[in-house]
Amino acid sequence: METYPRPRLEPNYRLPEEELLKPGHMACPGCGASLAMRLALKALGKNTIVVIPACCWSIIAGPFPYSSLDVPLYHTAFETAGSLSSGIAAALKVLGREDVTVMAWAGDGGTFDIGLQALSGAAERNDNFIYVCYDNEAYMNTGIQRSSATPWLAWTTTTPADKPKEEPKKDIIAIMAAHRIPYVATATVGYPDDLEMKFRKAKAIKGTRFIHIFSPCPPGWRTESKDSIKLARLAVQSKVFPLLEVEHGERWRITVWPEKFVPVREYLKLQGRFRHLTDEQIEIIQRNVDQAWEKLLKLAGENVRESSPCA
Ligand SMILES: Cc1ncc(C[n+]2csc(CCOP(=O)(O)OP(=O)(O)O)c2C)c(N)n1
Ligand code: SF4
Repeated sequence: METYPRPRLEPNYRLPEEELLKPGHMACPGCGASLAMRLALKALGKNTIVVIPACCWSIIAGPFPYSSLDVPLYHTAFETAGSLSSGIAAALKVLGREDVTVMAWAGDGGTFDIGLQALSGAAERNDNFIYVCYDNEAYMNTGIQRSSATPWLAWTTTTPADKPKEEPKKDIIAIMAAHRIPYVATATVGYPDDLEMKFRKAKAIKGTRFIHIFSPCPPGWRTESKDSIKLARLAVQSKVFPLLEVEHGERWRITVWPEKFVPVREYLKLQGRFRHLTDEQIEIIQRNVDQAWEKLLKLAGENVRESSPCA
């Protein structure tokens, strides 16, 4: 059997001290999406313009003229994060201000579903911005409706437990990698050093960069606020959400090789949205996760893990 070296630990890792997400924001306790923004801005710094379509983050940021972000913020229509970001990037180019980072920040509904056309157009042109999808796996802001990012068999208010979601989660990473943009990555708040490293790396690249952040949502997942970080780590340890990078659609790399792997049941059992699952269904999910992981190992080839900041 093939073996892999243990991850390189960085026990002295420290987040940058600058706080660009201010206290008093309006996220629920344990919101992964708010912590993700805090970490992303720490990596990108103050010279950043944030574009937010309709989503939970439209609320979290606060009502005009207030803002919990200490950087310029555009609120935009649900489907327009990609097109507005393209426009801002073009304007900055005309002004000779390419030192400013433009970051679109959208939910999974705004990315996997309604915003995909604008995102795909921008990516095909390789427009110069970072597009972030914080993925809480449903339309949370409007009452937990299913999106194409909702996992197979999950409960939502439009896929009740006696008729849970029948379709698998859309593979957004494969879609974005197929655009052959310079940088595609996954990240999660459970591995903050890996997340921050990816934002720093993305900042240094020109063109369209896409970062998919797994973001626990206590009200939508029927979980306890205190478990959000644990869930984010279990998602990686169970192989449900591998942490990876894809450069130019070709070079796949796994960035975090967890110190321990856990059965998918450990991840599912903390969440009320999966409470109705039978043992047989959990076994099928386990098989699906294992198959996806094997496929990823083949794509990554030699680049299974060149450096891993955490375990
Ligand atoms: C064209 C349009 N359709 C519907 C809405 C209503 N709406 C606002 S936010 C939202 C859900 C957003 O879901 P997602 O992008 O997953 O972000 P989350 O709320 O989960 O943070 C919807 C349906 C809208 N603003 N515009
Ligand atoms: S509903 Fe979920 S994503 Fe929205 S603010 Fe609350 S925890 Fe965050």
